[in-house]
Amino acid sequence: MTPNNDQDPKIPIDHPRYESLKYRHKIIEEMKTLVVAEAGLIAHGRGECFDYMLGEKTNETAKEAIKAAIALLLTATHAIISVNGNTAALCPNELVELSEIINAPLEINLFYRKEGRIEAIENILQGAGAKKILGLNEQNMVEIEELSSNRRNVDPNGIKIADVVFVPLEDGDRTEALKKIGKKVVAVDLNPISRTSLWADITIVDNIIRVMPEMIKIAKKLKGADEKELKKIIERFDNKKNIQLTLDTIIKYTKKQKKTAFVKLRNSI
Ligand code: PTJ
Repeated sequence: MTPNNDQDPKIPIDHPRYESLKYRHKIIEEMKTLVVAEAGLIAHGRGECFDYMLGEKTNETAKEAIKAAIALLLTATHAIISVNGNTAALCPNELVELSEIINAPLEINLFYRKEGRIEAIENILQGAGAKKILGLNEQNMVEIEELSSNRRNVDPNGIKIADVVFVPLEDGDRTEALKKIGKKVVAVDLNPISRTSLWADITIVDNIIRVMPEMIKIAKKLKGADEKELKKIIERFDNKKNIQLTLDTIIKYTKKQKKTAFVKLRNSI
């Protein structure tokens, strides 16, 4: 067998898993440019696994969470969007667009601080049209003492003063630390029972690839809404219940697969 040393990323468009493979290769390519950390590949694979169990679609529970998240971000005094390697690689244009609509700056905040990564992410965001990016000057950073990972270094004009922090694709420690210092956290995580998911005020259990366009759509809709209406949306949302309903969705989907997966296979032979 001849090894494919070139790792040719050209995937035939009619491949049954075209969409999934396209993003997988995007992550691999952006690892080579330093945007994505090596561990970002593993994180992506973990996400893919949960995405399967959710039927690879935006479920009702995710839609509810997105609506509440936008309401919270629009009512914030200082909302901020925290950007890591995976998110920058998968949806740079959407990050910039959402940031402009909800008036929340983008701050690069990394778990793996390899030299050159901040610049690589800055480039990709600028290429997507970002005019202002926080978290660039390491000399100016201040620390969140409650956090021991690299993520403790934050921009004094960004996460430090924010009341609402949007953290797509997180590792566990930071959400807990941000909560302990009184911030509201909106998270996107395909794993409904990760520490991030459980600690966040609003957890969107869905793939960031589908979440960002949906957030943009809802943000455009709710931007003109009055404060009272936005607060009602936030009050009605119960994160714990929503996560439990998401787990029910996984259970239901798995039960359905138990019955139908082999039938589908037989019919396609
Ligand atoms: O760029 P850095 O250095 O800041 O590092 C970013 C990663 C993602 C590598 C880092 O934060 C990390 O190691 O994260 P974890 O602990 O692997 O957690 C990432 C979570 O995101 C996991 O629960 C995954 O299931 C989830 N996830 C992965 N891909 C997606 C996702 N959630 C939503 N959409 C995805 N595409």
